[in-house]
Amino acid sequence: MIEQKQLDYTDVLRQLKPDYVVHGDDWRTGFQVPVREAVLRELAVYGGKLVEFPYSKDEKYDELDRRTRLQLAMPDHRRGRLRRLLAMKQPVTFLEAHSGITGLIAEKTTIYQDGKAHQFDGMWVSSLCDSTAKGKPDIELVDMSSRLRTIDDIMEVTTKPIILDGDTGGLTEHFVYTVRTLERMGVSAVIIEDKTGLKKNSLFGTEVEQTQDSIENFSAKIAAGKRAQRTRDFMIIARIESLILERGMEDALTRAFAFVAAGADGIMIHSRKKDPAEIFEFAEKFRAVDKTTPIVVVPTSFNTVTEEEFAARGINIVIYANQLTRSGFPAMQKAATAILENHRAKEADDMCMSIKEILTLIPDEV
Ligand code: SPV
Ligand code: MG
Repeated sequence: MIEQKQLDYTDVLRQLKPDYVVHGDDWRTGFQVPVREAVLRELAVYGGKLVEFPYSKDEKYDELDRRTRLQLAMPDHRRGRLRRLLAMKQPVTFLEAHSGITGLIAEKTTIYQDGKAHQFDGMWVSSLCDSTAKGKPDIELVDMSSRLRTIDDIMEVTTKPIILDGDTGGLTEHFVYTVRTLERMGVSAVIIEDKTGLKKNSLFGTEVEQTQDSIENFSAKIAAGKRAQRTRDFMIIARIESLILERGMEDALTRAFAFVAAGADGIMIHSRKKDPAEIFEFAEKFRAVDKTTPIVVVPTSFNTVTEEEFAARGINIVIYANQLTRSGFPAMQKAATAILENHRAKEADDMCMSIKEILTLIPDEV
């Protein structure tokens, strides 16, 4: 038996030089096209042949696939997948989702690059995007019942792990209930930020009045959440706002170590600077003391940094927190404007998916 570590067959073909490669013809379309082309190129070098069989649409396999997906989506399977991913790869990447369809995009989008298929590892349920989808400001106005409803919509059609943006976590007395509910649903982690009072989005920085919670209060909230937790899988991640609020690196580090001591399973460090220097400095100083606690970043402002570079700096989770909302909304505005300007829909048509595509986008089966 020869192990093939990548989707790409080139290395194995070079090693074995088989006379024939036999494959189902399903790879003539979709993300496997470049894999097939690479095989054809390699076979041409030494005169090997490709034999393709019609892809078997056997109902048994469809049923097997359906059952596996159902299993993966079950809370006990889904919940622990973030911890397992963290043990297997660095960084893990999460994409914002705020509905069933954005959940499907985060779950299914695949590209093929460097001999591997790439997908996002899970979904981030952002407070900014969940609020924006409801036409509301990001000030903890959308209540937890509504946030849970969004998570449920995403869960109904996906299998990947979910991280909830839990804002401040609310009152400690409420947070403990939230932890239990999220665990029961199969959410993998909640990230709560060390602020109190009327929370506004961090990307406003110091343009808005924000109160950072005391280390004691926030540590007590984390500890209460950890006590309420019933499984080993679930993670409570502490988000530090010191750099956003310009309180300095020392404050950020002091808080990070205190929150880990209080039981936090990870630290999210946030910044709204374009230059990633302060994020890198934090990661270096934190890692000098703590080699294992996962570090999370949300590179909305410092967006030139690649995932490889984050990994090299000791960062474990990269969250793309708002890109689906920020790309979808202008496209919708453009179509609405085109209809108004032309008093008909023809001019908007080129901006739209075809009716056939929209009708078949979502398969019938559950
Ligand atoms: C969110 O996505 O709601 C976040 C990340 O909290 S940020 O908007 O950068 O504060
Ligand atoms: Mg938020």
